[in-house]
Amino acid sequence: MLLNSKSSSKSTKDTVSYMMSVASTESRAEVALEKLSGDGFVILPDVFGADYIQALAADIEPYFDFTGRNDFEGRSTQRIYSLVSRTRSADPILENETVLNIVRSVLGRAPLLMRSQGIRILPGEVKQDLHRDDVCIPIAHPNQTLSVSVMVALSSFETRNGATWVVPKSHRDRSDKLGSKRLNALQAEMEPGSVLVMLSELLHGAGANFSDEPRTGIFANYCVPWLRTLDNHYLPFSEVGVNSLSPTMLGLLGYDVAEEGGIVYGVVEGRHPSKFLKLMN
Ligand SMILES: O=C(O)CCC(=O)C(=O)O
Repeated sequence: MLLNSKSSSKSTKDTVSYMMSVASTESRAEVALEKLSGDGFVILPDVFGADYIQALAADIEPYFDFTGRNDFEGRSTQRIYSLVSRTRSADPILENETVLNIVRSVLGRAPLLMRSQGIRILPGEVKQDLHRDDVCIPIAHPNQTLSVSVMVALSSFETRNGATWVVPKSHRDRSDKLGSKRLNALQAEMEPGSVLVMLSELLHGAGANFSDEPRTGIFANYCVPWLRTLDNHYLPFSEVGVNSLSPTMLGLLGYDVAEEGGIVYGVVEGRHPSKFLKLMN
């Protein structure tokens, strides 16, 4: 069923069927896993309280100083890259046990935080292209989910203000023919403090904002623990040590960016590490 920005009553009804009942707290992870496996996503209502969400929104406000550079980032979308390095106030979200239990059940015991971001969709923003977050892991993995994405609503997510579009069951079918999949898309409407969890194979994308208010969320992506080098090359080097390395060595140790399939790996706060290091000096 196609749910567009004007069909809010219909989409509310539809979205509700993907929401977990609050009463099922005890078996939340179990029920969520069933929904994730079947639909590719699940909405967990009321995970975070209003006071915390308001305080967090106020705390991160000054960091929303970066506007998208291309259509994918969204030219009317503000992002806080590397949120985890900017503030400690998002930690209760990034390390929330309800969410992490679900993530661990899918990925294994020690998932890594691959990306953490604040995303604010401003009025007038257009719809983002549907995509799968595991496009940044360009190896065939038909029988294993390698990453899980999470979106926490700081404002209400509504069809008119850019609630995330999701395509139920698209995690099971990786064919590139999007026509019929688009017809099944719906928007994940939710209240502040609710959480949308998605397998990274799921087709999804930010919605257009037809309202007068921004739509704000915290996005986190977790991946399997082995998606990294065996040796940790980041910790042993102080800033001074890093600055003494040759460009070749910087590249080998992961202090350069890599571009593959239009995706840039290894950015710090959305920038090349060398720019970040220069700012630190
Ligand atoms: O903001 C959203 O609703 C989704 C954003 C997203 O999927 C992305 O930027 O990769």
